[in-house]
Amino acid sequence: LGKTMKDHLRFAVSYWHTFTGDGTDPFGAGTMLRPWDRYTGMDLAKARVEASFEFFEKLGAPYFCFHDRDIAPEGETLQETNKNLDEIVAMIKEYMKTSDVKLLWNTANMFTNPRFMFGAATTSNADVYAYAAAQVKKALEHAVELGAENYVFWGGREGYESLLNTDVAFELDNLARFYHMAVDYAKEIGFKGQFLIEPKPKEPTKHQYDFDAATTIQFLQKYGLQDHFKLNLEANHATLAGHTFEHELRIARINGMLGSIDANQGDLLLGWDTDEFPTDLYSVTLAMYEILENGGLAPGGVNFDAKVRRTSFEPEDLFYAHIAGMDSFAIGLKVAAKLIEDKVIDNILEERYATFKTGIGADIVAGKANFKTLEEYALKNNKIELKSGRIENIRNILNQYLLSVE
Ligand code: GLO
Ligand code: NI
Ligand code: NI
Ligand code: NI
Repeated sequence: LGKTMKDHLRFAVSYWHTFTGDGTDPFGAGTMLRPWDRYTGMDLAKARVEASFEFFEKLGAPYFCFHDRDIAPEGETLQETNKNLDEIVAMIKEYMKTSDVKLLWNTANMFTNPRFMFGAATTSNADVYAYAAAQVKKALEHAVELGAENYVFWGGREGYESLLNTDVAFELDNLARFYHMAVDYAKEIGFKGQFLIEPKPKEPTKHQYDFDAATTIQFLQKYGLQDHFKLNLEANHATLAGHTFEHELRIARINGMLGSIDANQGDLLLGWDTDEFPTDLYSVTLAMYEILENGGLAPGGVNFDAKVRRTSFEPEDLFYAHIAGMDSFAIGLKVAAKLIEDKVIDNILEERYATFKTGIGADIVAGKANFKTLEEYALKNNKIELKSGRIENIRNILNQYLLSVE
């Protein structure tokens, strides 16, 4: 594999779930009262920065990620909001000087404020579009300032509720124009990080434009953006789209678009983004298999886009949860590496596609076949032999590997 465990497990702490989350759900108020919650406004923002760096260091996390609105409160005007933000970014920059923690990515929150009720880059209102552009411009400047290794676009409310009042073609064109402007501005200010789009099929809108990996790749290719973006894939978003996490990783990987992951897991019985810490070893192992086959994720990483349950309200639960996620990924990495080393999947594939290695199969792969030669062959060949897929056996092999990991 040629890389150490640390190179593959570039863990990041998400600022929003860890330092601004309080366990609020649609049916109840927050359950978590953190030490920093005795402050308000800019004092709260500063107390959070201080606490966050203590947390990163105690946990030994190499990276963190944040939205602009996680770290600093909005003001009355855009000027005031930006002033708050600049001040906190300067403070974070100071802390980063004496700490080993680095910024995996930052992003702009263009979904919480009511002005974004109809979307940001796909809004029906040009004033909102301009506001969103100003917000991303600022965020890109901060990405440069803090040495972010990536920059993420998650289309918070980029989607629609009804086709009856939505010009989908126009909104997608506008979204592409927005991304092109971001690419141009990043170039202008010398941002060297990787741009990432995070697909999600629904929630908060009924239908999100960046539905899944395949849809997002098609969009990027249609608008000539494919060389400037990769994907940030989230496990829970994959399952919301009716896919497994490893399916999304595979689709991105074979298209050269696998950039980074938001590590979490959903709940099979709940139809929304529950953002649980990832502890399903089966899923994590198959995810790490895709990541290893991708040659790793760098400059991307493994961001815990996950929150402790509202019943786990003690501050130390934040540590237990992150450690559980890290341990799961470490196990997944070890098992996936062993599967690759032992050529388990390679051997299965080799056997499964054997008929394409010789004769007519080899002709097909070499591009030497056509419908006439294939028909000729099929007419002569009256015995088709199929081999069993042995799915249960293959799953059991994976179980044996999981059970024997040290
Ligand atoms: C929401 C997303 C969200 C993004 C983050 C980046 O479902 O997962 O948490 O990862 O906001 O914008
Ligand atoms: Ni996410
Ligand atoms: Ni999510
Ligand atoms: Ni999330």
